[in-house]
Amino acid sequence: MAAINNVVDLSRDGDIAVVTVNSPPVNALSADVRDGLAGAFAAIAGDTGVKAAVLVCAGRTFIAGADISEFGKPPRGAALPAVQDAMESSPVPVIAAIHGTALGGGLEVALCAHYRVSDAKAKFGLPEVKLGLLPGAGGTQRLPRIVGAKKATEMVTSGAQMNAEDALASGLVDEVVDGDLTAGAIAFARRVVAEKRPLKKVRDDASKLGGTAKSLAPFFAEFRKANAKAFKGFDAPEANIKCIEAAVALPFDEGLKVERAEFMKLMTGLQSAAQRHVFFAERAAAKIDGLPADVQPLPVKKVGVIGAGTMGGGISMNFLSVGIPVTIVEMKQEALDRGVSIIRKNYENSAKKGRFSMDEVEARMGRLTPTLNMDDLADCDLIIEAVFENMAIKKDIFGKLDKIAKPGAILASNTSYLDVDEIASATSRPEYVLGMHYFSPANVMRLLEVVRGAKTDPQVLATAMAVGKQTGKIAVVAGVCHGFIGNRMLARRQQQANALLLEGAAPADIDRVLTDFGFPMGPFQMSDLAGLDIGWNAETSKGETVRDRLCEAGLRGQKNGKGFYVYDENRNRTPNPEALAIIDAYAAEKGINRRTIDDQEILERCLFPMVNEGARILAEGKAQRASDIDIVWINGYGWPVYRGGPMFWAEKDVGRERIIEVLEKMGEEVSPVLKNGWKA
Ligand code: 3H9
Repeated sequence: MAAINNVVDLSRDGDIAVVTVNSPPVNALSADVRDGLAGAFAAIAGDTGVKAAVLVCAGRTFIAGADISEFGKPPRGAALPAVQDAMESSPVPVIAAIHGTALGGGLEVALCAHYRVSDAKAKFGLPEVKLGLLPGAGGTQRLPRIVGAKKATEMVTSGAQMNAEDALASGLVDEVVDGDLTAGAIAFARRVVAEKRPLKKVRDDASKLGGTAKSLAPFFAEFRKANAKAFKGFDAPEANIKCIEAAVALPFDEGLKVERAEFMKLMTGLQSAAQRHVFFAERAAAKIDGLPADVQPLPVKKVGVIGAGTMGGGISMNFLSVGIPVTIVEMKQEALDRGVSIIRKNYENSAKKGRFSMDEVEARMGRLTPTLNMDDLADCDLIIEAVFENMAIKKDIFGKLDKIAKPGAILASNTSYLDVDEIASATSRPEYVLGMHYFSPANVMRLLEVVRGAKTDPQVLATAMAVGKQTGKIAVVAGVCHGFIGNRMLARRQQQANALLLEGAAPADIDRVLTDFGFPMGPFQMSDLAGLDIGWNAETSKGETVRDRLCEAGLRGQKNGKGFYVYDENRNRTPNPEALAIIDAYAAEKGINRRTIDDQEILERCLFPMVNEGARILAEGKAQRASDIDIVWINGYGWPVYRGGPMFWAEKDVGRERIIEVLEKMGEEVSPVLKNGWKA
């Protein structure tokens, strides 16, 4: 085998050339890979002994895309279009042999081969939209020429992957190979040569597009309408659709020009920078600073959950769904039965939507052991407490657990605010105690804050992170402080939202400003959804806050149809005049001078103090890195992913200077970390 460079080899099997890319972890199209491919196909074109070429990848996958880490940096190495052109115009047939995931630029390279074969497990997709981009190497023009414009539109706007079976049916691959992929691809190449099959260029065949610009116009219009809600705020989906429209309406090279122009717009824009930041931030979050390299997670084969309420039930589902048995404990039979029946109902609803079979519902429920007896947790490897936010109750439970749980079992609290070290102090094994803070609904929301106590053992921490990953969560390490990362920052937003209310902004205005920004819900819509009376006590309420007064007037939020808004039977909301009157009266009583507050002030006052709090969290080491804070807000609180999270937004969009200026005007103490900046 001859090395073209450090990542691409060229070898021969008789008269078939084999080009192998070996660039771990995912064979991304780095400058070296592009250079290697350019070199290999130039060598093949100049070698009259070669009758066909196979392109294959070593390791876990075919090329998984452009190298995202190169984006935004000065260009280096061979240009991708030149590499693709060398393949497409190769004098001998080129066969791409695909395993793993042929994604983005990887699939776009494969689409420049004359034929494609894959193994049975291969997947194909153009996920650029998830990075705020579109396939910029001909993907929007070539894919619809194989799978049709309609399917291609779905694929490029969702990033969804196609499996090998569908790829074969649609002609995206010409053969699915049993056994060794390279050998199968070489055999296929020999047949192509023997049968003198043509050098098929995807670009030249428009017969499968599935219609003309005119005949497909209603499809595109309908597609935009049907997805308007999902695409709201994002630039990339519309740009992707435009490119598929161009593929249908224009000759190939013209369509390619539209693709290039749209790609460059997205690539140089802030949304894609934000989404690329999130891609790497998500992966960085899994890394724990200062952990010895050889730390291995402990096995978690059985989980205990204390509390069968909304949180306990949702938490249990995460484990049941991935095959881990759960013992769930409640104090009263009725509460236990209710909790179990809700879990069942949730699974049955998913089955009705076709996500899995009724047999699967039974399999999952079969892993659940409901009990009233905490002693039944004795054989659990991980026990998660999900009861009221009350320190005395939690300490009592942890004290009991300490006696019941087997040695080496991890004891976790789902507390959202409380001091995990104090909870741990109720046990004789604080090194086995940590926080696992789930977000509601816990079976749906991807965020998990793993709260590292002062004495938490590294292996215990690593186990909680691994368990998070295993159950499909994005786990982020947080330190012990009131509200950890997410709720601590949320409190600052709520504080300002409440103040703005008294100073003259209407709840609906504050909600609108934040939903226009991209949050799925504003703070007062959230309060109404959660229930205004959460943590409120009728007996002790003295009308001291607006909330007290709203609750005293019987406003509870969505649950009784009236809160900051009134709700009709379809949950459509309109501002509630009763709430507005209560707020007015309260402000008047407190002598607050009410005024008109513009949208910019609402936005800045709600979000800038959050950023300041984020900076304090960093200064105190309660978050490992700024990007972890972004991940918390995107996955736990609906911060729009195209704005990259609060810390990215602060630095790259607004600019720290503006934030500092406003905070100072507000009389806030500005964190030195916000003044001096943080490490990316
Ligand atoms: C594109 O192609 C643009 C084109 O249209 C043309 C432009 C002209 N680049 O996810 P994992 C790293 S846009 C650089 O944990 P898995 C990743 O950061 C691209 N690095 O593994 C991680 O590093 P670390 C379109 C990349 O097995 C390591 O690889 N393609 C890239 O769970 C392992 O990743 C995509 O968007 C990359 N393209 O999943 C595909 N991909 O270990 C993006 C990964 O240091 N990638 N890394 O943290 C994926 O979806 C998943 O990584 C994949 C593997 C499914 C491939």
